[in-house]
Amino acid sequence: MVNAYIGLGSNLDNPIGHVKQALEDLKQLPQSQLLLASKLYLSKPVGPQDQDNFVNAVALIITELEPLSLLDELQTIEQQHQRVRERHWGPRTLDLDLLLFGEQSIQHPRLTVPHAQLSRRDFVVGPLLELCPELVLPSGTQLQELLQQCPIDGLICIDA
Ligand code: ROI
Repeated sequence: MVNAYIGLGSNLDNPIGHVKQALEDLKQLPQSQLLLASKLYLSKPVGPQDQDNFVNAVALIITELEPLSLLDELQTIEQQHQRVRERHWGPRTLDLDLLLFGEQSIQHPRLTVPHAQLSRRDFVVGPLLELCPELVLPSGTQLQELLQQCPIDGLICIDA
């Protein structure tokens, strides 16, 4: 069994609804259990600014799935949400990113873990810190150290 962290993001068609439903969907993953979900956060878009703010969250699951099987499952959930990506770094209905998979570093044409942008995105670092303040990345870097290069300034928690 491996702990895996999944980032959720949406800024189209009722983003709060998509993220909440996706958290429910994660509860149905085979050979897996949803352990923790962060609060929902409103974040300024990274990328083109002529799009709505995003709703983001992070979930922690424990899973027996192999990383690529988990990726398949996450992509199936994205499709169930009629995933729309209008353009590169543009608005999207639902993104599910595999952020961390145990201690593993994975370089595969379909999958890079830890997620390549993890340490640069406050909408990932913030919810991860909420879930697991003591987290250490496979590189040995403490999650809290990322705050120096990635200050959490644009995140608004939108649920209690
Ligand atoms: N920006 C924010 N704030 N949140 C996201 O989830 C997100 N996802 C993306 C891009 C378009 C890069 N920007 C984002 O894929």
